[in-house]
Amino acid sequence: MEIPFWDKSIETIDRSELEKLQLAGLKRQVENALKTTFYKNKLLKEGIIGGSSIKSLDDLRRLPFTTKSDLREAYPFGLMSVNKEDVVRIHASSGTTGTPTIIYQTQKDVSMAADTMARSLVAAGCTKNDICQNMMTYGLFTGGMCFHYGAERLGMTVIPTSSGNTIRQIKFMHDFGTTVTHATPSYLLHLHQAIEESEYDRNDFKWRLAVTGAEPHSEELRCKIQDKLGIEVYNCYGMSELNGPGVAFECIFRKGMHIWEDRYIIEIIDPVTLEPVPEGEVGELVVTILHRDAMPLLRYRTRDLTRIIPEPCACGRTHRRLARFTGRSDDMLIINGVNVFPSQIEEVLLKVNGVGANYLIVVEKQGDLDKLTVQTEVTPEMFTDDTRPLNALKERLKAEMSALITINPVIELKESGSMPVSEGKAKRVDDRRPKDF
Ligand code: DLL
Repeated sequence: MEIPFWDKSIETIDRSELEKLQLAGLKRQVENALKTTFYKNKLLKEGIIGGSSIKSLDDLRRLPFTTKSDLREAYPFGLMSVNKEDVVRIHASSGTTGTPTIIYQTQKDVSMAADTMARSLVAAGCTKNDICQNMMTYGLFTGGMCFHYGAERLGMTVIPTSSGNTIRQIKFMHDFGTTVTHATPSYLLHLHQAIEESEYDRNDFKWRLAVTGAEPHSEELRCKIQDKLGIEVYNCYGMSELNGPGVAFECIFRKGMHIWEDRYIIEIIDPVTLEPVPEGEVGELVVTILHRDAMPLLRYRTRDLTRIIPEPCACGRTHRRLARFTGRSDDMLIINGVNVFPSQIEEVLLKVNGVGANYLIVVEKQGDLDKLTVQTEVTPEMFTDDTRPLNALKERLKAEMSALITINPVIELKESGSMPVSEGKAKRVDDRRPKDF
């Protein structure tokens, strides 16, 4: 089998050579950081006066962590390390409340991010012959433009449909012979349903591959989408602070995402002690960006929980793989004292037949206790005059969930298509508890 590469020499680089590149990149980023108002004093306080203060990769641990609230504190220009006129683009995270977290890029940074994205797409088997429809929102969100630039860099024909307008998405996919799509996993499920209900026949499409990401999803969900749509689905990780999608990406073996270690230094830490966890154990991903002139980011706490897959990959890439994200250290729900990740609830929903495409987890206070309600759509054939299958489904979901999370949820079944479809990231949790108890 021929393994596709964008830049084979760098993707299969010997790890000792890779570490040399990382050290050079780290020195450069420390120099950049010292030019920012945000990092300058923090670094000087640690005795770091320039790139020369970094003698080996172990010195990374002398650098302070950076958090999302630091980024907010540095808004709007505190992390800029070049002259304003050299910045050609600004993006922001998809959060809708409070001060946005901003990134800036120079022309070179935009180009470097496009190169990383193109590398990722090639690893998944995309080529310049593909017609790629980008269904992620264009705008401040990086899933639109940052992906677009990478797909163009590879030479694909990119159709920037952006999110929403599903009927037009389907028409374009059909009429232009779209082979590759980029969308969130929840939107892919919605698209599947919409194609089924449309005048089009799936067999008349050339769709073969979907790049998906921007929200946590399980392996079960990937399999479900692949089976329903008859396509290959590739997991793509990224965040606006790290230049958007393509930070880590699956190769054709789809056994975890290669994180591009010439572009990022990674650590996996215990979110409580902040100490590194042994390789292979789950912890919080911390990333230092190595190639961005306009905005350094040192030891950025992503809050995303994952683990390194230590075994080498069959594709020959030496850049390590990250396992599917199990959630965020801060999206964990504590329900009557029990820690629950939304991904656990999704896992149950996906393995039970009759469950539809959309769901919402609602947490409320009832007296002194927390109440967990899982609202989920069911497949169209479940809604008939006979209520017995619905009751049986409800009982099964309740039993499976209480076995997994040790909490008895209320299950509310909804008619197919009755719950609001999000055009961007799906909102899966509605925590209605008062925040100041
Ligand atoms: O979601 C960038 C992106 C666009 C990634 C398109 C992939 C595809 P933000 O809006 O800043 O950026 O959100 C970043 O989304 O910290 C994770 O919690 C989550 N996330 C992103 N990709 C994945 C994934 C974009 N593949 C936040 N699996 C991150 C699980 C993901 N969670």
